[in-house]
Amino acid sequence: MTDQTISTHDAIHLEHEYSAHNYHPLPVVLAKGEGVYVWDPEGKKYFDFLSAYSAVNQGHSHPRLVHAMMSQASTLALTSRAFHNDVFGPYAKYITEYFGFDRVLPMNTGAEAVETAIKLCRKWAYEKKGLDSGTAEIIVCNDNFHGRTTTIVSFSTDPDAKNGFGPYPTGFYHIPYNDLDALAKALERKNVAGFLVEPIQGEAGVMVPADDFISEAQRLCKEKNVLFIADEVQTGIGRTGGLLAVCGNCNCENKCERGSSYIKPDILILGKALSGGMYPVSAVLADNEVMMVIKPGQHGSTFGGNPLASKIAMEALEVVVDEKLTQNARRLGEIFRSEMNAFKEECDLIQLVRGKGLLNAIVINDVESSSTAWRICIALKDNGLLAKPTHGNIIRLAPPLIITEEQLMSCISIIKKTFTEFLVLHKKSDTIQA
Ligand code: IF1
Repeated sequence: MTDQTISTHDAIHLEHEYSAHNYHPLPVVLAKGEGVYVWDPEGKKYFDFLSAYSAVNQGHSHPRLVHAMMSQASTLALTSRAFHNDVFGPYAKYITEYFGFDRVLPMNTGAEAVETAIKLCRKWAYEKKGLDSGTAEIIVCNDNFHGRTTTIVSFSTDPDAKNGFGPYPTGFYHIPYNDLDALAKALERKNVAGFLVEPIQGEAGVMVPADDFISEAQRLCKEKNVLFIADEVQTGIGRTGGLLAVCGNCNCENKCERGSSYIKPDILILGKALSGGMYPVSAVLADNEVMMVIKPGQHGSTFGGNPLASKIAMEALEVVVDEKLTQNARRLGEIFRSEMNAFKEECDLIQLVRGKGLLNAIVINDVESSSTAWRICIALKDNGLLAKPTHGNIIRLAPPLIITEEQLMSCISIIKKTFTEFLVLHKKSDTIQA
């Protein structure tokens, strides 16, 4: 395919020899991407059904993002915030109007944005809510995933993510996800400052909460003067068929129009697709009452708000509107789930299909500790579709939002074929479990 000189085998070997072993990737090497497709060094083409964990919503190497990146990189890339730059101001205006908040605080990775939200929330609690210094508590959910900093992993309930990295900061209180009674009870505690939540839990296996969970959670928080903090790093920017997952069933055709089901978080956390995957760009959005508690010198980052990131993010957000990616995710998501649900009826391997927009998961009819999902992902790869298991029996399916109906139908065929073959193969040997 390309002038690539390294083979799949050599690339994997080098990574294994010289890189930390903090990942267990599918044995595939990607050397090129375009739209919904990626290629390995030998030229085999795949549909990308991970989209870099929803960072590449706009598709690989979107021409408009490549152009924005190249032109800004050759003009001015980084200044630090010690000086102003001529792109950040326009970007700040653009993104705040786009999502309907007073202010933005720009960061780089999702975890940094979550950290920023935690700092904002605590400072607001001391300065505005009047909690005693050092007492603020943030309610979080079991099975959350918010990133990998020491503070964030301290409130993870996944032993792999958390264990061995202590001592852990305190100030987090756990409740089960999607449990309004537990939230109401937790909100009775003395020093609650915020509730940090994923509107759909990604890593937990695409757990979609009850329809009223988000709206009621926000209402309960408001009642108690507690900040409702939405981590939309993975769910945001069109992925779930709304501009944000907190949009509920709003069907805005354009930028956020604040429809009747829109739930405004007090703090909104974005990352990943904010750059279309070109560059790490994250952001925290809030109104003045919260955002203005941070004063010069109290928070920041060398790279946050740099001209290159600002330019790319503006273009990435504009692409979402111009190409109606939100609407596409909503429409194709419906098709995907209805096709897969129909297939479920004839395929014993599938326990259930769930999701919203183009963030979906197939739960395999096997125990969580099995390796079935992994082995199916290998089979999917061999058939030209890349997806990653989350837990032993869940496969997350999240293609770029630019995918067409025709491409999606081809992918559904691949998935059906793979599951059918897998079942035949393993019925013969009479064992699904590894
Ligand atoms: C990895 C998962 C996805 C996130 C939410 C913050 C962050 C993430 C809701 C941090 C990041 C990533 C990180 C990636 C795996 C991945 C992931 F499987 F772990 F859960 F997407 F589904 N909030 N999620 O999902 O953002 O600092 O990474 O930019 O390998 O850790 P980041």
